[in-house]
Amino acid sequence: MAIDNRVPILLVSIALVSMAIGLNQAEGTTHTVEGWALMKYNKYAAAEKFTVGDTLVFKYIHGQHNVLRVTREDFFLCNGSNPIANYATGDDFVTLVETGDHFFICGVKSHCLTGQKLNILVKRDHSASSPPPFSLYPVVRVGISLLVLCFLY
Ligand SMILES: [Cu+2]
Repeated sequence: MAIDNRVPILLVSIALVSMAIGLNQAEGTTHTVEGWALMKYNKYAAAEKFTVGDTLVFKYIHGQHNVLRVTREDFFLCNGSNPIANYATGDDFVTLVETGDHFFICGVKSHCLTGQKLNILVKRDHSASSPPPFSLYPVVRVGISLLVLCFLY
């Protein structure tokens, strides 16, 4: 046969890349809260979609702010004295592991009162457009590639 030997290798590579893309789509999204500072975050929260498995990243200058996850009541009172969790590195990664409202405030001075607070709603799943975890898509794609290989030989 006059078929280039590199064709099967190319097809297998395409299949592997497709599989990798398929698996990546099942992972959570990373949401970066750039410049966690004295400003209102309501618009940010409204524009983003948060689902379980996503990661929220708070970026700010270490020492100038912090991130406190608090209850709904403490969020509205700007009370950071009894946080559910606290972060203060300036590059804080918060993995969203449960559905529902999540409340974050800055516990430094009166920053929360001036608007440095974030309320997000975490939903269960990614939109239906994404394949579910361990979907058959990669398997189907590999199968098609193998069929093409069979026809070539
Ligand atoms: Cu602050």
